[in-house]
Amino acid sequence: MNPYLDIHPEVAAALKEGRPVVALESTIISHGMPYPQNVETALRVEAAIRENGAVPATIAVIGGRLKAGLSPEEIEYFGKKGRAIAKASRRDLALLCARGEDGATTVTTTMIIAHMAGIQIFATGGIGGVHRGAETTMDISADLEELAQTPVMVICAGAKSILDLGLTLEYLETKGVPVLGYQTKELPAFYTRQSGFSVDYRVDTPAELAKALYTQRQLGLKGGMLVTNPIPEEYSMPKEVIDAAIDQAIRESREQGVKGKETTPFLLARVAELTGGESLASNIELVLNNARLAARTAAEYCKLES
Ligand code: PSU
Ligand code: MN
Repeated sequence: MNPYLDIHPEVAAALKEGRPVVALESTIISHGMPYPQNVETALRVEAAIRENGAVPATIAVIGGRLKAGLSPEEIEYFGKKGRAIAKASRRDLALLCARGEDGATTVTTTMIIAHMAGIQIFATGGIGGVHRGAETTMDISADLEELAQTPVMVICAGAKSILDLGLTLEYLETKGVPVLGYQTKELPAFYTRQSGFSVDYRVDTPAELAKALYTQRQLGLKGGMLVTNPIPEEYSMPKEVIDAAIDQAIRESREQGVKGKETTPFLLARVAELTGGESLASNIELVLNNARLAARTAAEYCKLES
């Protein structure tokens, strides 16, 4: 086992016995939502995974240790410190471990640590992608490269249109990452079910998702798989409302010269402020929805492995 990795005893027992485990990220806690809703949501997401038959493993870096599975106190700590915790992408891991520091894991680093621990399925809200204007800024999330190389299935609600969704799909195609729509052929855009873009495949059941991942592993193909699960209809927001807030947030980020790892947290926080409580409620519901699907998929995956 990796000398920097600590697997929570409950997670380790489940993995050893071939029971389902679902990984969760910690940037969504520290940088994706305000306190205390971030902590409440993280705990509700863990409970939803248990109710659907799997063990949750929230992933983070604490004092230079890579953690697969957090205690409720550790989740509280990440939520309360919020943006004071460093956002940890692939390039940050070695330095955080060498210096014994904390880091909130993004989709990228959650995939890396999940894979080290032997966890195959990961639920989150939205992934990073190709930013609008990337043809001049070169701002492309490391999440896309990670999906190209690390064998973990990421279940999300699509991506927010703070990104260029068309270019994000092109990039994933180039990198050979399968993009699956859960019960839909249209790429969902996080707060809304509609984006106007199509995914590669529609998949209708957790058993089918599990079989797709299992087959990718049997074929020996490297890389992960992206599942896009639309927000439940009743929580979906009007596209015009969300698009107007996103356009304003992007304008402000350009005026203020926001760059690098700050771009995504800036845009997420600004969109949340501009759309108020409604977007936060939708955000919480879509994460719960993804957690339930991930737990059921992990259970199906274990049947194939046994
Ligand atoms: N998009 C969201 N919510 C999030 C993130 C993205 O709708 O919380 C977070 C995830 O942790 C994702 C990261 O991996 O932001 C991407 O950051 P960047 O664009 O800097 O790669
Ligand atoms: Mn970026």
